[in-house]
Amino acid sequence: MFKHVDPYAGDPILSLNDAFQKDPRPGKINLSIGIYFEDDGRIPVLESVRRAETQIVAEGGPKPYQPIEGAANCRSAVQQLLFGAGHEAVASGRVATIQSVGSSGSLRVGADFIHRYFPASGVWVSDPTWDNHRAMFEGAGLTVHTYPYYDDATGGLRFDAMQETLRAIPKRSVVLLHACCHNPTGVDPTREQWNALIPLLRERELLPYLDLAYQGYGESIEADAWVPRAFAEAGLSFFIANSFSKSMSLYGERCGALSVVCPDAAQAALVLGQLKATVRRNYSSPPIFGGQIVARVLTDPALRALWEGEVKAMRERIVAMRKKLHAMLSVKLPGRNVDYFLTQHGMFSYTGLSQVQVERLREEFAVYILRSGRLCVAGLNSGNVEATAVAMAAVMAG
Ligand code: KET
Repeated sequence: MFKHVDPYAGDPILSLNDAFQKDPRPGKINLSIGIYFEDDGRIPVLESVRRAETQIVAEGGPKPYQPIEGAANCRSAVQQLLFGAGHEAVASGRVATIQSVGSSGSLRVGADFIHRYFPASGVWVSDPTWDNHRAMFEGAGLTVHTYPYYDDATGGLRFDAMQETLRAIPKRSVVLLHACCHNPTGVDPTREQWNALIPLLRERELLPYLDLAYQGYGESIEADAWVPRAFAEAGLSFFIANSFSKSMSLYGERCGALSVVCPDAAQAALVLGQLKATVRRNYSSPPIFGGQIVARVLTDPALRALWEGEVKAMRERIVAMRKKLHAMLSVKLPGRNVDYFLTQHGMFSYTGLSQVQVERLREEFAVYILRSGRLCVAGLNSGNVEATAVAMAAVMAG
């Protein structure tokens, strides 16, 4: 019956994480998946989250099906988080928001919507991008292309080439952009560059699709939401998928959201209706607990303040690890420029290591980074950074 089924080649991120779990070597180091680990090597349960959970469990409410679009208090808290309290786009009702199964769920729901209502549109993603972007949009039946982004030679952004491509692609093409902490490169456009992209997107009638998976890991929770706010203020219509996996360390609760900023409230109502139709025919409604935690943490002033402090501490620990690894490698590899560890933003560093070097890291030193050379700085800690530097210096020198 099933002999014709293709074997699954595995996923470049999740399969590597599985391989790490199975690796019996005691000193193994996981710098592959985009998860924030504490200095003790464990995934934290944030204190703000733990308190919210305790409160919700103590209240002992039932667990009904949620509305298709998710909980009203969660959706409204998400809108405030993305656009700021009292933003015109939110106040005027022109943002359609659904709570979703992680931001992966929102990306896919948005992709299905685009396939249905913009069937002629292609999707343009940065070169490179998160591996799953292409799979998700192609899985929804859309054609995926790339625009120039990362410059191997300088470790910076190919901004002129990026603009040139975006100026030349057909109207109503979908342009996927990382709102902060670009995955995998850690290279973000400056505000000046975003301000140059806005009129280009508008004049070319392009449809931006923002992915905000690392809010709080760049500059701050507020500053990392600058792009959607600037887009909304400029009158662009766009999609934004945001995640609480990283910012609240809620990976397995699968809580994220999709917001579509529309020209007016009437169009937002139409869009919301079709997002609901898409959800109903896929998974019917989102899970309940993650959304309850998110709504509680975002709206309870004490929990909110606690959470903001915890996000700051995670961000600062990553920066401290960037500095440590940079300092160690600078000593071990004199003359080699590894400043990218200091200049890239967010969880990841794009190391430029070749596939052969990445394999050597894993096979000889039990250090796991992605085949692309992406290293998760949030997996470094005071106990493994030296061993990581030793391993990297060995493969980079040889
Ligand atoms: N967008 C980006 C850019 C992203 O890096 C991830 C996850 C997601 C969306 C999905 O997150 P969710 O938990 O569905 O809200 N990235 C890490 C994990 C993964 O690949 O699934 C990673 O890049 O390692």
